[in-house]
Amino acid sequence: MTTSASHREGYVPFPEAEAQEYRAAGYWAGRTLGDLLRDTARTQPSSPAILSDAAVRTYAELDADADAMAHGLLALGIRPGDRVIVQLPNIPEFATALFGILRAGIIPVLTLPAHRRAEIEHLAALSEAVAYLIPDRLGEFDYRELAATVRAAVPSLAHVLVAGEPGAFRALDSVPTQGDSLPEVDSAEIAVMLVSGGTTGLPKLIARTHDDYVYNATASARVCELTADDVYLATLPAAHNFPLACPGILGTVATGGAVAFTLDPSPEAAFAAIEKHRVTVSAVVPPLAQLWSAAVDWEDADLSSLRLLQVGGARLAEVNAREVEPALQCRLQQVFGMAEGLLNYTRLDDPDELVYTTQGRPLSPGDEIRVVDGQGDDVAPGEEGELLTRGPYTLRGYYRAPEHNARAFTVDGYYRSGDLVRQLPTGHLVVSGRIKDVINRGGENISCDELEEHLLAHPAVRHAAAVGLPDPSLGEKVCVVLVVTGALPTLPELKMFLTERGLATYKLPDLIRQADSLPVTAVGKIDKKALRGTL
Ligand code: OOB
Repeated sequence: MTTSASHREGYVPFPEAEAQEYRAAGYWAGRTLGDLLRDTARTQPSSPAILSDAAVRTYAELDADADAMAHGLLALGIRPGDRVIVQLPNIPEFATALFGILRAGIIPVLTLPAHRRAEIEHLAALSEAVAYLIPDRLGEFDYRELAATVRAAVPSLAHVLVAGEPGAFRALDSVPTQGDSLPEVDSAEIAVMLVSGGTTGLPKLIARTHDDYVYNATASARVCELTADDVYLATLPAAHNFPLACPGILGTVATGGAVAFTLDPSPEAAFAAIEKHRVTVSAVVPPLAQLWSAAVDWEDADLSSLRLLQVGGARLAEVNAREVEPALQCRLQQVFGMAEGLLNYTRLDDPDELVYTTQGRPLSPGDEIRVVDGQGDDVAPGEEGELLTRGPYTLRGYYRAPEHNARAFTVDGYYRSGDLVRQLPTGHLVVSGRIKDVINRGGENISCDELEEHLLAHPAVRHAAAVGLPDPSLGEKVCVVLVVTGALPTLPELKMFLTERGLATYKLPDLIRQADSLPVTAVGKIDKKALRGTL
């Protein structure tokens, strides 16, 4: 079988010395993502792997489905090492296709259902993808039309495979076939490409190896104390690192639990899925955590199976953190992670105060953390600075992005996260904002995160975003966009409220705008860039 070698062009590997260290320490175990499923299928073939409204797929069945898919993809002429754009929503076919692709040694480029022409064309061209997997439609949107446009622009895309009605393309369920042997997949090879959540410019690709991503998923599963009795609900888009591997779908498969999917993360749909499948663990972004906590007042689903709700992706305000456990009657876990690698978790047995007020501590003893000032020097312990990190599952460079890499990494391989943090003596990190998410008002820097945290403490405020607007005398002035229940506070009222909370005068808003909702990114975080465009 021929293997395409072009996938390694532009890949930045771990340096050999560190790779050896990570193997010696046992972080890298020489397993592939395909092995995770294979091993569980061997030890518990008849346990449920995928729960859906239609049927239950056991581990033996999922394992066979994945092999058949792998054979089918290879029979189409797709080779190990080739890249395939996957844009499937939260449906069981996501799991079958993903494991099929991995088993064939093909590299999935994991895009989100909300991505559109600009992102998909860019990612397909950058990765020189040969195939594109889509659903037929989601709501009003027809992915086959998108595929036709993308294909016209990206000549490498030879195949479009559709989960559902194929239209002019090929149906994904017509692909599986039987075959004799599948390629040996090397655990040091690229397993998946994740899309960066980057806040500026076009998204970048993050190549994760089997060794590093297996560790990411299995170590996360241990921190969450997953067992074969757990049922994980993929609520956020399954292709995102958080629901995929933290511990998510992959961690659950590694542990022998069951996975359920919901296409709709609203309380109505997600609570119904939790009740129906007796879900024990799920992961959400802060706006959803807030909505779920409030929704127990009007939704009457039985959520008693839920034991752990992971919240991450953006900062969870302390007021909202304190609401989760009483409302949902489950443990809260804060997760501060990034597709680039480093994951921080509050531990299940951490004191409550740490769970409510920090974003967790590093997953691995192999994670190296530095908190630095503007000159790149370490700040004093407990002081705020930019988080730099390096470790057994953190990238050493974005894929095919040498110029950007020169800025985004230090010479000794630390990734500059752009996140502002403080580290407590316990090792827990408190995220205070993004380096770039500041408003410069007359020369004073105002952290938007800090201001938003105070705004959310106001009883009428449900969602808040602070943005800088151009101002002829100040440079920028502080605009706060609020989603409220009841009456919008007046500017003097709000200033009084913030002053009483001890906020400095120069950080007080200059104007208030009301909104019915705030724009969100593909994974559901508040989208500042889009919001600025509306003001
Ligand atoms: C997760 O991954 P990405 O790649 O979509 O976004 C990463 C960025 C971080 O650099 C940080 O700026 C922000 O999102 N972030 C948080 C946060 N978790 C992520 N900021 C404050 N508090 C948190 N808890 O978002 C992601 C990946 C894996 C697990 C969880 C989240």
